[in-house]
This record gives sequence, C-alpha cells and structure tokens, in this order.
Amino acid sequence: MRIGILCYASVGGSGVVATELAHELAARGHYVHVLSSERPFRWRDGRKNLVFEPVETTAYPLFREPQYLLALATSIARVACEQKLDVIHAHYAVPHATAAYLADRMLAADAGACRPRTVTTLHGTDVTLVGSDPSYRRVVAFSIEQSHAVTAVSESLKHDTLTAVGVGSDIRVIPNFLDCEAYSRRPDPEARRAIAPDDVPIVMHVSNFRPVKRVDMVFEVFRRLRERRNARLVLVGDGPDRLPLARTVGQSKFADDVQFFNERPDLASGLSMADAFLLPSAQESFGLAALEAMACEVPVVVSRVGGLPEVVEDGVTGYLCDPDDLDAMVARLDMVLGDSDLRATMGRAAAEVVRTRFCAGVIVPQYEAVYDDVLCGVRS
Ligand code: GMT
Repeated sequence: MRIGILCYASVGGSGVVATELAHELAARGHYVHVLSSERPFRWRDGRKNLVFEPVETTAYPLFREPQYLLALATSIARVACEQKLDVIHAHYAVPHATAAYLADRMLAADAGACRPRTVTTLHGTDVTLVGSDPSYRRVVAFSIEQSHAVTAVSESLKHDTLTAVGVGSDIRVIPNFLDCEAYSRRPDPEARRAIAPDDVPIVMHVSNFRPVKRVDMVFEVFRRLRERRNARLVLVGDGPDRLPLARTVGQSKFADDVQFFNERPDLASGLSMADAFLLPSAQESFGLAALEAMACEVPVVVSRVGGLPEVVEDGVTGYLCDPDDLDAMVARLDMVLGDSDLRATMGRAAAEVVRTRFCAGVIVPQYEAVYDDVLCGVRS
C-alpha cells in the first residue's frame, strides 16, 4: 500500500508511535510518506520506502499565527496525487484528522482522481483535554466522524471518546507497540556507575514534562522516599515543567541526588539502568513510557488512571496506585528497591507481557487490517 502518515514532530507519545509505525510499515514493503512540520523525533534517515515530506507554513504579515492546518491540508492533497496514496493515517485528532478531511474535500472537488481513504488514531489528550474543551469539542467530533476508520490506543480512550466527545461507537482499539528488538534490557554498568558511583538504587521518570505528567509529584514522591532510604532520581526528557522542577530540586536538600537528561537515541540502555520507573500522571490514555520501561525489565509504579491498568498488572508487572496517594507510591518504590528478587521477577514478567502483547509484529498487522478494510469500503 501507499500510505501517508500525519503526526507531530515534537517529543510526545503520538509522534513516537506514528514514526515507529512508519518505519515498521516501510520495512514490511509499504511505501510510506510522513508529513510533519519537521523530521519527527525518533526519525531514522536512510530507510527504504520511507520519505519525509516537510510541511512549510509560510509566514504572511496578515497572519498573526502560523496557518498549519491549511498548509498541511494543501500538502496532503499534493502528496496524495503525486504519490498516488491509498490511505492517509492521521495521528492525533487535531489538526491532523481535520486536515485529512479538508484535503479529501479538495480532492473530491478536483474530480476525485486521487482520493485516499482516511484513518485517524486517537492518542489521548486529543480527546481527554482538547476534545473535551468547548473551544475544540465540535471540530474533534466532526473530524473523528468524517474519518473512514478510527482507532484508539486503549479501551479506556475509546470509552473517554464516547463520553467526552459523544462519538466513536465503532472505534477499533489497537494498543501501542514497541520495536522489541530495540527495546530489551541492555545493562551498561559503566553508565550506571557514572550516575550512582555508590551503587545506590535509581528511580527513573521519562516524559515530556507537561502538567498532565505531574513531574512535581515525581520529585515529591522521591523526596519522601529519600527520607527513608538512599536513592537517586533520574529525570529524562524536556517540556514546559522542566525548568520549574529544576528550580524546586535545586532548593531541596536532595538536589545532589537528582539528575536531568535529554532523551537520547538509545533510550533502552538508559532505562536499563533503572531499578524502578515512576509515572504519577493525572491522566494517561496508554502510558508508552511505562511500556518502554517494562520492556527493559524495570518494575513500574504508575497512576491507576486511563489506559494504564490495560498495560500494567498490579502486583505482577508493576504497581498501580491512586494518583493522589503519594505515600502508596513511596511504599511501592521502597519495596521494589529493597527486594532484588521481587525486582527481577517483576521485571521479567513485565518484559514477557511486552513481548507477547505489545511488539510491532503483533500490533502492526492490526493497522494493516484497518487499511485493508477502508480500502474495501468498510468503516472501522
Ligand atoms: O501527553 C503525552 O504524553 C503526549 C501524548 C501525545 O499524544 O503525544 O501522549 C498520549 O499518547 C501516547 C501515545 O499513544 C500515550 O502513550 C500517552 O498515554 C498519551 N498521553 C496522555 O494520555 C496524557
């Protein structure tokens, strides 16, 4: 098939999943064009069948803000015809599904010679935050309804779409996935020693440091844990709440126990350093970062919200805690860090779940089946 993928380029789960899907589809022999404002985070150059199509948003003095939706719709229409695309796959409802709809109308008006079918994948905040905001709710609902097929990354997100946006009874749930060859435990004792020379246990958090991730709570949980035992906190990623957190950490008596890093290409070896992974999010439709940690055999302590209970089995592959019960998170971390047998058993169970349920080989065919269906005229 010839597939156009629309996604955000910035750090964030939807862009990561879209980019990985593009790589996987190209490796399986499909022709894939990725349309975005810049090369997505985690893009790998030089792959066969995979092309990046930059969307240029030309400035004009009358425009007070960049007109990305219009530029994207124009690019979709152009690439669809030039490359004879069969399917446009929009990741994140706005503006991608909206742009796909607009491009479809433009192509229809143009005698419809090239008119790919449209698939939208809902990722989470496009529904739970943007879709439930009165400023956007109607356009999110409309864009979802106009897609030829819609998928969501968890049952929880499907349910949220029905309740928050009022559409989506035929949404197909396709969980997120990992390239399981890239994501497996890869201990790097030297790198670990550089962070914890005294071999104290490491708690890790990886995110885009947005308010929904509650990185202030990550530090608060660590601070309470640190009152009980020696440990290090490693914070990976970047986003709006990183600077305020760095200030709070800097003023704390545990400042020397905390290190910040930007995400590096080889995240798996970084994650393999951790003894536990902490994700106390307010909302998480899936929790791709937790899945990545699980693949590296790291026990996770996460909020019992959204789709996380579909990823983490409490007490078996990690721990689910009430997001407001920070003491429960502290207790779970303390238990995991203090018991190497529990850590190893839980880590292995987590990696086994990833291998059996969340590898690309299990999930990508489900997307191919959706593409087949829309090409045969079946919605969802
Ligand atoms: O908030 C983020 O982490 C970014 C956001 C995105 O769309 O880029 O992530 C959402 O999509 C990810 C991939 O499907 C999910 O793993 C995340 O759980 C989800 N984030 C939230 O629901 C807050």
